[in-house]
Amino acid sequence: AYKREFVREQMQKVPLEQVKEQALAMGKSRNFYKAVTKRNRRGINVIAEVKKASPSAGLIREDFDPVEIARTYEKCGADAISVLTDEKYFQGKLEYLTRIKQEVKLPVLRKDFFVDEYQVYEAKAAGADAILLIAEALMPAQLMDLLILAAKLTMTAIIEVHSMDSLLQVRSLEGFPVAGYSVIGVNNRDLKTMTVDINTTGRLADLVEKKRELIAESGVKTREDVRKLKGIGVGAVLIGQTLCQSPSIEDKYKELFW
Ligand code: IGP
Repeated sequence: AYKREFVREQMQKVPLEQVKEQALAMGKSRNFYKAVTKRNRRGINVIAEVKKASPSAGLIREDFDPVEIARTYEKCGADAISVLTDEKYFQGKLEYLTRIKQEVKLPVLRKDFFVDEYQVYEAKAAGADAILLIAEALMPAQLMDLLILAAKLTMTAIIEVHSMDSLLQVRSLEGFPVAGYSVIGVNNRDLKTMTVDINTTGRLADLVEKKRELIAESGVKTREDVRKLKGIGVGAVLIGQTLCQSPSIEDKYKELFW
């Protein structure tokens, strides 16, 4: 609900027509879908997240430098970068994404709470190659609208679910999936209770035919976690806190994924 308010304020500063124009003037997106689903030697792809703070952890990194972190991820061999742009809960900024996009070659995901097409255009205009749509937070018709808009703008959408119910609901959407432009993310963190259970992905994985189009999100802490998720056959993991809170992001990345 606060997001709607935020979007309304934003729209007063920069009208929809203007953001639309900027978005349509952008070129084709980098292929996030491929970055996530194309199997690499390591058996699981990595979407590494640039995350300054979160409601559950508070401030994650004191000397937070978004571009520096993204460069480190790229150097370590990440397949894509996720950038939190929500200001209120994650101390993110859309501007971080724009800067990162210019400094790395990888596809970039705008991680935020999407409630309006305005934000989808805004994401594209800022340089995002992908967006996150949380199924539990959207009505099915709205989810479908945003999904189709993202595809039109050549962006991939991660459709995030947390429960079996919403996964079934998403699967039943007519015209779903938008082939080549959407993947499913299972969030191991329950956004209502903030508790993390890494086995959530495993429980829901059987309902997804193309496992490579499945992303395990949140709560990945150890090499053992990564091994388990590899075993399930998911396409990618989305990891933020464990990397961003480590004194050496590079060492932590290698410990988990090399
Ligand atoms: C990353 P973690 O536990 O590795 O920091 O999680 C990512 O999954 C998490 O930031 C996330 C998120 C979200 C944040 C997943 N879905 C939706 C905000 C909104």
